[in-house]
Amino acid sequence: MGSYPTKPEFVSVLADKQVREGDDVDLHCEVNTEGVTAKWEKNGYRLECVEGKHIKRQSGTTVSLKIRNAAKEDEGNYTLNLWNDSGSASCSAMVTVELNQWRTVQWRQDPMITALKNCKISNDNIRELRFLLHGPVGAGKSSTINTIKTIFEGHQFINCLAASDLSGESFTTKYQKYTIGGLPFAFYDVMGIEEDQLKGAHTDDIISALKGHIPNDYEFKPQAPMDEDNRYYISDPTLNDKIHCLVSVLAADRVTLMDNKVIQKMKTIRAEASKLGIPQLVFMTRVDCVCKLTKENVAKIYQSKKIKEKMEECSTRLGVPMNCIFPLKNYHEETKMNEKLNCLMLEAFMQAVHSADDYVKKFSRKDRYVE
Ligand SMILES: Nc1nc2c(ncn2[C@@H]2O[C@H](COP(=O)(O)OP(=O)(O)OP(=O)(O)O)[C@@H](O)[C@H]2O)c(=O)[nH]1
Ligand SMILES: [Mg+2]
Repeated sequence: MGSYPTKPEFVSVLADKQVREGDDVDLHCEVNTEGVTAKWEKNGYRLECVEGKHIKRQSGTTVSLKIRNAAKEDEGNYTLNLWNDSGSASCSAMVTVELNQWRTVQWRQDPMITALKNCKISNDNIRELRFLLHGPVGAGKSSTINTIKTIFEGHQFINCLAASDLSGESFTTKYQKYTIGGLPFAFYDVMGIEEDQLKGAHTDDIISALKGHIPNDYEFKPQAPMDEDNRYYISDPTLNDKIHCLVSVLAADRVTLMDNKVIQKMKTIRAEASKLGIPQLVFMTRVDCVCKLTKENVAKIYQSKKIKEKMEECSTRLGVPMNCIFPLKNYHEETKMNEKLNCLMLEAFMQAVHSADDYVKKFSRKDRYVE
């Protein structure tokens, strides 16, 4: 009678791997016995070995898999199943592939803060550049304004009320203006957009705000958008009352589940802004909620596959080119300032300032031409 082999057990298991695009990945483990049968799986399915890409080895008690020239598609959960006549064992490891940086960021905040503090508007008739932030409920509109104020004021700013994560309805209900110190920038925070026609900010109200018809502190009424008969309606707005750059705010962790009706409302607003020639950007917040790599180190944001995927999703759903999308993290629970977080926001804000300035500049030329 033949004796049974030793039941396979791991002496050392597979370790999670985080590699750069183009690197080789080495997954290996030690088993307590020789002659076991080994089978590899990726994300729960049998690994389809590609010649020159996957190299499986078994030598003595060592079992390994080498993945050559790691690419985005190689990311996943790898499992090794082992067995012999006495039993089986398995273990898994996550392989994360960091992409080569596809967008560069200036990771020093002082030059950007100085440039923005010294910014001069290219149209003498304009007192301040005006930015309107719109987007679904809880996308991080108010938090974005808080973060920008925090950067310029050097301490946590929490006056622009941000909602708790649990609330379902828009926390912001007023058309509220926020400024930063003595700088010529004004942010308008609006009520969030909801799928229900009768709830959340009305598209007509946001379009009226773009055109400069809505006064500061106006309380939004979802069922009754403002019209010419309203006593607060600004009937003859100047360029100073209008919005100079529209920022669509989307949360990275919610873009997939966003209702089509909300997207449609945002598209209607964007189409109107395009008709008016108003420049538009997308700020994609809550990046830390979708990417561990970024959560641990914001400076790795442009190496993350997940962030790129989410940006692509925003681009497809809203119909905006990738170069107009800025992934961001807001201050929300941290109490210390983080220069990397600030730089990411400052780069996005700089772009918004340039776009708004280009917009008002056009009118200054037109004014001169008419005179
Ligand atoms: N983890 C994380 N949470 C964030 C981030 N930005 C915002 N939040 C949280 O998301 C929630 C919603 O943020 P708000 O700024 O209130 O969103 P809003 O778009 O103003 O929402 P409404 O005014 O209700 O339409 C809050 O709990 C914030 O603390 C971020 O970058 N990361
Ligand atoms: Mg808000």
